[in-house]
Amino acid sequence: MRHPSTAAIRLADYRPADFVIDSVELDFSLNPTKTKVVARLALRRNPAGEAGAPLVLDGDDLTLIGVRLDGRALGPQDYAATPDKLTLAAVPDAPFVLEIETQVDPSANTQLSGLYRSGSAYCTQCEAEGFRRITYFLDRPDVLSVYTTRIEAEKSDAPILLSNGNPVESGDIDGGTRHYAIWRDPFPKPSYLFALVGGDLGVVRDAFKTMSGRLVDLAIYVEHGKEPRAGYAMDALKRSMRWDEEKFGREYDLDVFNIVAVSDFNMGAMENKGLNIFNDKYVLASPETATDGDYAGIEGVIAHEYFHNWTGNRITCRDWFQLCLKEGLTVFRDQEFSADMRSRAVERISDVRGLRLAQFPEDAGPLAHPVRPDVYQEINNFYTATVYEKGAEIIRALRTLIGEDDFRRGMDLYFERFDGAAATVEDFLSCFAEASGRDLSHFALWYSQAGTPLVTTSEEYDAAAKTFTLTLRQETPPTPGQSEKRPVVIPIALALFSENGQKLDLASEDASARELARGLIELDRPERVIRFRDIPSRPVASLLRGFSAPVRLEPAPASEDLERLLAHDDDPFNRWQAAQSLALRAIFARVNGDGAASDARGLTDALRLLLAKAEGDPAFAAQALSLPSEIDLAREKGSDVDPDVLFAARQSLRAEIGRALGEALETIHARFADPGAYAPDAASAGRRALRNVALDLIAAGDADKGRALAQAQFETAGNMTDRLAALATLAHLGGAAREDAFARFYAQYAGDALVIDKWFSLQATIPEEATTRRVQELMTHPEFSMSNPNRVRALISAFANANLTRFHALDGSGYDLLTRVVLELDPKNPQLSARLLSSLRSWRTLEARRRELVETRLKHILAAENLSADLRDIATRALG
Ligand code: 0A1
Ligand code: ZN
Repeated sequence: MRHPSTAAIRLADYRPADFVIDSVELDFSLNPTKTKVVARLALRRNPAGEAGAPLVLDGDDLTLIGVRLDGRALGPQDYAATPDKLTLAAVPDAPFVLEIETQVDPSANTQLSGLYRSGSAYCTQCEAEGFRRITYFLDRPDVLSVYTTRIEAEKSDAPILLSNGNPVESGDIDGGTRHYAIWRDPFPKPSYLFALVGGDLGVVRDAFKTMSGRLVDLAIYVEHGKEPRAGYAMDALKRSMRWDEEKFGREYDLDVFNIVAVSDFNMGAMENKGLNIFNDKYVLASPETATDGDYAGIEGVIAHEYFHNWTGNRITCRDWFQLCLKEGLTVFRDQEFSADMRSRAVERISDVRGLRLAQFPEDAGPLAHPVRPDVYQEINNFYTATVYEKGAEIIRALRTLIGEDDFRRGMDLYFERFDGAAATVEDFLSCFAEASGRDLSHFALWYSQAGTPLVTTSEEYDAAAKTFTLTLRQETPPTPGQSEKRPVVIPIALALFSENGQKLDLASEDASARELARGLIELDRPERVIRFRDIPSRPVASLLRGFSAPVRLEPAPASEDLERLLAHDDDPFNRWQAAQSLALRAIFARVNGDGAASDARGLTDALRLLLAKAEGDPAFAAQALSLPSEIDLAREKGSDVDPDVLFAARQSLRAEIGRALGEALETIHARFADPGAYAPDAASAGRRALRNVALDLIAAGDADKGRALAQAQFETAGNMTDRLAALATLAHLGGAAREDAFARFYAQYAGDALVIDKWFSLQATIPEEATTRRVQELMTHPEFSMSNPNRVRALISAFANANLTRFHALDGSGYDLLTRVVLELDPKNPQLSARLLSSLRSWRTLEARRRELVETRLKHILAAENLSADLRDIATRALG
């Protein structure tokens, strides 16, 4: 394991590599504990590097067997080798070939970085710095090489042998007990995109004809017996390939595209060139085992990894500071794909929900960092909501600012100009500046300034003058290392509605013709005052439509205006936002004991109307009926957070809505029952979502009724979505019915890992005192394992992130549980332990007693010996 290095890595220190590696020939002899790796590197000095520099190759935990230079075996006097570095002080000025033999132990690799085993298969994960755990290399994204990979193994151990690129040759050796395969990837790539798989796997095959008529063989490799569960992923892959051609003109470039699903994986999936490796959670689905959410997740992640082929692989990142260049852009692309495949409005709502749930808290706490950080200790800790989700929002805001056409021309320019290169954020923005003719240097501040801007508005209507004056101000709160903030460029989409819901023409001397025509105000300074004229009566303003920028907007409109927006706004995002704002107001009125304001009749009346029209768009209605989460409430509260108080207020509103709308909800629950066979499409999923939100609210208002309905639904459900929703309702209602349902669920699905993950998760989220003990006991369950990241996340992340009252229990028991798990896990899998500890990212907003409890635990963690670089980095910054 890598231990803390003292030196921080800074963007300002970037220097080109001293050497170029034109080609890499790799030779693997797979063995469970002693895999032999021979790497033949064609090296030459980089004209942009330092003349005469020594060759220093990265390693991590490597065992060196031997080194040859241009065919001559080198002795220890010729080089210095440690497990994490190979230095050759004197190498030729002319191009030379360096051959390095290392030995690695895949079975002992519990970090799941480098070459490791998942079940009986061999697989790799090289992003960000895993390749150096396989061989010594210039393991940095700006060193691009053409790879040829030969893999040999016992046929019985690994009948399938895969690597990047196209298959070249394969055959038997040793009389057929062993075999080999050779793969060649003609596209120069950085080492983090290297991949290898060996194992005994089942396969599903298909083909795709590209826009220029080339036939690509598609294959998804899964555990034997799971083939029928890969159909939806294959379908999503073909739709992704077509969509990228149609929307971005991007064609696939190899003869084959392979996906392998493994059960042990630190993240969601990985975009290795031509050989994507996936967490099986994002490949395997059947109606009986996967929920609608799982299907949507598969579609999104399959698309995401596929889209990386252009945004990430053909054009890669110059250095890891530019991570958002591939991640933010690819998230933007997968969100657009999902919007086109499903409902654009519902996709937008759920993307913003996700951003507010994970990124806003990150940006407001001690782990805040710019979308393009300028310093890091451990790059693995920067695969964050900020880099991914805020990175995507910036690109969407850019498109909103310059318009669809210029955006598309900018993308075309980017693909044309930087294909085959390792690029920077500046390179990317330069294409849009050129395409739009706009100076984007101010816009670029979004990449370097952390923190969520707060936009405050004030409104004034002058009936005599028939003017409506809107004042917009922005301010970004300080974040670690950035106390002073500058105004950013915030596109604020807006519309004004008359009282009866008519959209008004925008006329003003304070905004440009372009702004008025597009209904888009560019707030690029601390304050703008815009006086709209010819406004016949006091209007209702719909601001930040479609969530046009990743900012917070305050204050929410008056309740009557929210009710009007909920009824009339033609922007579905702001209609949803109006329902959320009304619910927030009702919840905080309860928190503050404000009797009058806690009357939720306005909200329940509006929701009743919505339910009456739900048939038209059930998925939207389901979103509007889903109350802000406890995390949303904590973020809105901002400081002195007491999760118990927020929980109680939220429950009280749920109960009131459940009681007020009881009959309407029951009608919905009965009417939207699945008519026939399960289909995963968005419309069917929307009907199920509405039905299950209704069930949840019915149970909140009337426990007995809810229990009876949930039990019946649990018995008769024809798919996992309805079954799990019923189980979740029972889980919250408690009693014998709950325990009985959990036992039966387990008996039915034992051994089916992805389903059993759900069983662990639901138990971890029961908002009752006994849950902490329950989680501890579940950790001793035979199906629990610290070695499987999905299982750890199912139980421990669910507890820490989705059970706020228990995790933040005042006796510190929740924090103690997390501390123990994190310390036990760290020597095994530091990436996972660091990620788990990030659950504490908002600890400074807690009230004083809980803050003290957390601080003691963080200090305890930091005092432990042999912490990984990953965990130390998070603990240090969290305390910072
Ligand atoms: N690039 C992948 C995610 C990924 C990142 C890091 C990993 O290991 C540290 C693994 C996967 C993606 O965006 O899908
Ligand atoms: Zn990605």
